[in-house]
Amino acid sequence: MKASSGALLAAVMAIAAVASTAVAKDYTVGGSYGWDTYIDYDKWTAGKTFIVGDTITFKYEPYHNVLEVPETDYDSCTASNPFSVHSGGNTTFELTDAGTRYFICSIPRHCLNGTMHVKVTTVPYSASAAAAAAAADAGPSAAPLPSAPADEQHKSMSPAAAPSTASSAPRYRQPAVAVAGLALAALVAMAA
Ligand SMILES: [Cu+2]
Repeated sequence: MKASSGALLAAVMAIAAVASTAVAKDYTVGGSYGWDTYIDYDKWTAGKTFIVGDTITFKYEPYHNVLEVPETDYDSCTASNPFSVHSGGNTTFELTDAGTRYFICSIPRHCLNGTMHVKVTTVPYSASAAAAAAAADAGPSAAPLPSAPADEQHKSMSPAAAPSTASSAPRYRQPAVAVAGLALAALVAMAA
């Protein structure tokens, strides 16, 4: 029993070391450009793999803001019925579930003419998703190129809804911890 418990400990430590490479990541939206007008956020998200447990952080001048909105409002740059409204220059969202989330700036014309809209699609944790995320990190950084200013003919978007201080969900899942826990449970079952 003495020898096998030593082997068990070694195995658990090895698994923990592997699992630690899958720790959730934080992405700064827009990279070094941050959250601003005339940044192409489709180029920023291209090639990235956002995994449940990751976070995205918007960094912006205080005259901008961040609204999480429904898909249809994202498409039309409508700011009148957001899920949540954030300001202050530094806003982090936890990607707690798989699916696509939509974010805009509500300052008139910043979304519609100024490209301040981004959608982020999150996938469940898996080994292949983790590998894709790691590969994207290792590859050449795809800096979002500023896009050409849109013409000024577009109608301005509706004004922002009354500011609220809704915060994002408090849960923060760490997939690696879950993986290590499962592996440990399996090993304990085998050793018993
Ligand atoms: Cu703005």
